[in-house]
Order: sequence, then structure tokens, then C-alpha cells
Amino acid sequence: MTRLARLLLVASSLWLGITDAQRRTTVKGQCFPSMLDVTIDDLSKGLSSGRFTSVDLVNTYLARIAEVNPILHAVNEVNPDALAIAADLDAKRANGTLLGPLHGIPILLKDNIATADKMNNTAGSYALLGAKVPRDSTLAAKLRQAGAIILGKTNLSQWANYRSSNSSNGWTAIGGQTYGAYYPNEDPSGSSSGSGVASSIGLALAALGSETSGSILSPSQKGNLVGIKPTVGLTSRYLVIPISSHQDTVGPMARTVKDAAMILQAIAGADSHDNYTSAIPNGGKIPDYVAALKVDALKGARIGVPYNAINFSSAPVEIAAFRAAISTIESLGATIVSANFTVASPNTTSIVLGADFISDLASYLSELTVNPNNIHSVADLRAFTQSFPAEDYPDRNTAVWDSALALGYNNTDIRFWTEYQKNQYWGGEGGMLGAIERNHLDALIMPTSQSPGRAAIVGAPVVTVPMGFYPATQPVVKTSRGLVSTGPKLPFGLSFLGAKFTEDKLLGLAYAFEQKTLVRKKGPKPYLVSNIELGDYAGF
Ligand SMILES: *[C@@H]1O[C@H](CO)[C@@H](O)[C@H](O)[C@H]1NC(C)=O
Ligand SMILES: *[C@@H]1O[C@H](CO)[C@@H](O)[C@H](O)[C@H]1NC(C)=O
Ligand SMILES: *[C@@H]1O[C@H](CO)[C@@H](O)[C@H](O)[C@H]1NC(C)=O
Ligand SMILES: *[C@@H]1O[C@H](CO)[C@@H](O)[C@H](O)[C@H]1NC(C)=O
Ligand SMILES: *[C@@H]1O[C@H](CO)[C@@H](O)[C@H](O)[C@H]1NC(C)=O
Ligand SMILES: *[C@@H]1O[C@H](CO)[C@@H](O)[C@H](O)[C@H]1NC(C)=O
Ligand SMILES: *[C@@H]1O[C@H](CO)[C@@H](O)[C@H](O)[C@H]1NC(C)=O
Ligand SMILES: *[C@@H]1O[C@H](CO)[C@@H](O)[C@H](O)[C@H]1NC(C)=O
Ligand SMILES: CC(=O)N[C@H]1CO[C@H](CO)[C@@H](O)[C@@H]1O
Repeated sequence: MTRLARLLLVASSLWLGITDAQRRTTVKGQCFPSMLDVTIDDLSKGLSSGRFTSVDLVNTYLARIAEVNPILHAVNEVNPDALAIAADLDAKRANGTLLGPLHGIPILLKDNIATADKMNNTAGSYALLGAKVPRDSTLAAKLRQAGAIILGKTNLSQWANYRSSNSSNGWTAIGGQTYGAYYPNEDPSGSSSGSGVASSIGLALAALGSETSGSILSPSQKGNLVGIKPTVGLTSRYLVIPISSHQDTVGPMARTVKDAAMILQAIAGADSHDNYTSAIPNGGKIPDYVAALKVDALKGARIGVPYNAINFSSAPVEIAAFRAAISTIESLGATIVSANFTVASPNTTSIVLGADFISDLASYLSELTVNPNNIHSVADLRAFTQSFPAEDYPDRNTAVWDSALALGYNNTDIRFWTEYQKNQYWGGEGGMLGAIERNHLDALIMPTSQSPGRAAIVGAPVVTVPMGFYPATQPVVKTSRGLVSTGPKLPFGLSFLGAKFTEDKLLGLAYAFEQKTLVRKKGPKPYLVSNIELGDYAGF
């Protein structure tokens, strides 16, 4: 629809006495959820009944991005082919061909998940602008096979927050500073910052993020979202810009447990290009995650609380909500078990990530078919970054790479393996996996602000769901770069942590909690949302 037609439509609906609120919630005369709350089921139903098309959806999302991105900087680039892909998927649907459960659903990717199309894959760095990969990352290919439309690439903390000791969450040289939508100048957390913001305010149905330690969980909680940090190896990392092959994992950031489960279903699975996926149990067979969603999943479940590994003096508002969540979970029929870790505070170092990065980045770069700045190693990358003005060096330093290079070895060295084995103990027998096994638990729970570390070092899965909000009277706290890190009405989450490859169980538990509490639905709305709705394109 042209801009003029849209204006006329808006004007005529005003003339007909249709209020803005009604306009927002109807499509072709029938009620329809706002794009802020819409689910895959809502969209699939409307698409299959012919009420609107994927082209309408893409137009709506592109307009929403164009409206808020100048302020929030959540999206680095949009897919120039998105409308053509949508038209093709609409034609297939009309012809009775459905590719999969995500047919015609627009999804954004973090700008470190490569696609072999017109889009860039930069990790937010000019070093990789214009670089080309030989084919789609396995995850992008799987999304396309399931029928999804890859709508664009989201901003992030540059290099997935693996460059600088004094940068800010959500900043990249390419995309600028991402801000959260729940408060002006909100720190979006990271490193999947733009994915969190975009999903939180409906700039796409959902987004994929990646996590090495906290990078899906933390921005998900800041966006009032459900985030799945899958077991390392459940989702392929092939052609995803790496930090660490031992810790990296890619997962969905969505507004409901069910949407997140449906997207995980589409992207999980074995891949000969990523040998960690050969650890998927049952011969690589992926459980039915949607079937695992039961409102009574907490009934009879054994849920552990690692009291000695949670700081009960930190963030009192979140701790109070966590205690209330424990009661809710108990009231839903679960047994709460005190499940302390044998090592209360592990003494982790940066050696595992540093040594992995030296090896894994080189291996990613060796796959490029076009490498415009001839970057082949962390040393090359550091030299480029320090001499390219837009990279904002030295105001944002390269301290993380400096330390990695100072190791003088990579992940083939015995010194790497010694540290890696310590991590296996701290997170395994000494940490979360041991606590789960000894106490025969279905899962552990922790406030999401404190949940990432132990799961990260052993590659175990975590699902975060909305748990609560700061009160309207909460004083504003800012970071040294002026981002609002705590403030009025900012959301936070509850994490379910599990043994490896128990995502089906974690999703069931998270779903039961979500359906009982409906925190996202009942809580405060973002301060900034787009006014553009599907009816603007499909007709009200
Ligand atoms: C419609 O579907 C049939 C069978 O899948 C296929 O052979 C045909 O090419 C399709 N036509 C269009 C226009 O996509
Ligand atoms: C990718 O980067 C190149 C080089 O700057 C640019 O010309 C192109 O427009 C970018 N692609 C998209 C889809 O933004
Ligand atoms: C994958 O390969 C790496 C290096 O060759 C090895 O360390 C790792 O154990 C393998 N992982 C699996 C699940 O086979
Ligand atoms: C777990 O740790 C907490 C806090 O350190 C302590 O109060 C509690 O007694 C411990 N519980 C068990 C079962 O050891
Ligand atoms: C717990 O949190 C408080 C408040 O943020 C902090 O001062 C304290 O150092 C933390 N304790 C530990 C053991 O990390
Ligand atoms: C923690 O690890 C560092 C580096 O490996 C080591 O120097 C230090 O002694 C360790 N501290 C403790 C308390 O184990
Ligand atoms: C890793 O270290 C080994 C042994 O020193 C060396 O042969 C190899 O080239 C290194 N690889 C990278 C990517 O640095
Ligand atoms: C960041 O650290 C570098 C030194 O590593 C320093 O030169 C620079 O001023 C710092 N930036 C800020 C904003 O403090
Ligand atoms: C799609 C989009 O809005 N991209 C913007 C991302 O941020 C950079 C830097 O602020 C802009 O130049 C792009 O236009």
C-alpha cells in the first residue's frame, strides 16, 4: 500500500469514528492483537485464512523498524529481498504448499549469524563489512526451510561483547548504540541487545540471539522476554561469528514460551559442520518442544534453589520477586529443594574464552569467500580496529583481545585444557550439574541476573521467563556511558537451569510458570512502541 493510500485509510477510519485503539486491534473488521503481543499462532491463523499476507506482515514490520530505529538502533540492516521472499511464500501458500510451521513469519537474526544473501554479517565491525560467506549458516538455512522470512540483522554488543573492557552494552561501530524500549536511554544489556529490543516491541515476530555467557538471558530479561539458551551443541554454530566453540550457543528470544519453543524446534538439530551437535542424544532426534508445554508441568516437579550460590543482598527488588516465585512454584505442586553447590564461588579466568577465540575466529575467517580487509587472525583484527577511526579506539579499547593475544597459545594447548577441566568441575560436580544430579532435580531456579555463569562454563541449558518489574518509583542508575541500568518499570526474569539436552523439560516448567503469572501481559508496557499495525497494510 502506498503512503497516500495509508494516509487515506487512516483518515477514513478517523472519519468513520474508529478510534486509534480500535484501529490498532482490528484487521479486516475483526479483532486482532497488536504487533506488540501477537504470536506465531495468531499470525499463522490469519495467513492461512487469507485475512492478510506475508507481504502485509513484512511491510508492517519494516515500517515499525523505520519508525523506531532512529531512536533505538536495534536493527543494523533489513533484508532487501524480504518483500520478494514474502511474495514467494504467499504464492506457495496459495498453491497449497506450506514449507513448515514458520511459513511466512518474519524473524530477525543477530548480526553474527551469517546469511549468503545481500546482507552483511559483521558482528558490528567495519572489519567484516562486505565480507561474504560461502553459504547460509546452518541456522539461517533451517529457518528458511521452516518457511521463516529472515527480515534483517540486529545490532549487538560489538563482537558479542568480546573486544573491550570499557565499551557499552549494545554498541557497535556499524549500528551505533542500541537502547532498550522500557525507559529512555535504557541499557539494553547484551550482547544480543538488538534482538532483545526488536522482539520486545514487535519489530519482527521474534529474533535469534547467541550466548557465550549471559548474552541471550540478560537482554531477554531486559526486554520482558522468554529467552532460550540451548545446550551447547543443540543448535549449530556453523557460520556464526564465534567467541568460543566450548561455550557458544544460539537460541530464540521471543515474547511467549510457545513461540520460543516453536522457533527452537526449527533450528535445533545435528549438523556435520559443527561436531558438537553430534552430542545430541537419541541419535539426534529432537523432542517435540510444543508438546512438552503443559500448564501442570510444575506439579510433582523437583525444583532446586542453590541458596549458597545466590547473592541475596544484590538487587532486593529482584530477590523479593524471586522469593514470591518460589512460593508460586510451590503452590503449583512442585517440591522446592535446597540444592547448594559444592563450590559456592568458582575462580574462573578468561583463559578458556581467550584461547578459544584465537582458534575459533581464525577458523571462521578461513571460511570467508570475500574478506575485504584481509583479516585472518585476532592480531589482524586488533590492528584493523585500532587504526580505523569509526571503531572508536582508544575510547573503546581492545583489552579483551590484548589479553587473549598475551596468552601466547590457543585451545590446542595443555594450559587451555587445564583451565577447561577446572570449569567442568566448577559448573559440573562442583556446581549446577552436580546439584541437579545429587538432588534428583528437574531443574534449578535462579534470578536471571545471577543465572548465566555456571551454565555457561559447562554448556548447559537455561530458559528465562518474565518474573517482574522495578516499581515506578525506582531511582534511575546510570552506567559510566550514561545508559540507564536500573530504573522505573524495567523488567527482569526468572531462570530455569537444567541438565544438558533437557530443553523440553525446562520449557514445560517455564510454560507452567508463565501461564500462571502472565507477567509480560499484566506488567507495564515499553515507553516507546510503534503505532503502525497490521491493519495499516492489510486493512482495518
Ligand atoms: C504449485 O504446486 C505444484 C505442486 O507442488 C507445483 O508443481 C507448481 O509448480 C506450483 N505452482 C506455483 C505457481 O508455484
Ligand atoms: C552491506 O554492506 C555493504 C558495504 O557497505 C553495503 O553496500 C550494503 O548495502 C550492505 N547490505 C545491506 C543489505 O545493507
Ligand atoms: C569436536 O571437536 C573438538 C576438536 O576437534 C573436540 O575437542 C570436541 O570434543 C568434539 N566434540 C564432540 C561432541 O565430538
Ligand atoms: C545452603 O547454603 C545456605 C547459605 O549458605 C545455608 O544457609 C544452608 O544451610 C545450606 N543448605 C544446605 C542443605 O546445606
Ligand atoms: C552481593 O551483592 C552486593 C550488592 O550488590 C555486593 O555488595 C556484594 O559484594 C555481593 N556479594 C558477593 C559475594 O558477590
Ligand atoms: C584463582 O585463579 C588465579 C589464576 O589462575 C590464581 O592465580 C589464583 O591463585 C586463584 N585463586 C584461588 C583462591 O584459587
Ligand atoms: C594454535 O596453536 C598451534 C600450536 O601452537 C598452532 O600450530 C596453530 O597454528 C594455532 N592456531 C591458531 C589459529 O592460532
Ligand atoms: C578505555 O580504556 C582506554 C585504555 O585501555 C582509555 O584510553 C580510554 O580513555 C578508556 N575510555 C573511557 C571512556 O574511559
Ligand atoms: C536499518 C537501519 O536503520 N540501519 C541503521 C543502523 O544504524 C546505522 C548507524 O546509526 C545507520 O546508518 C543505519 O541506517
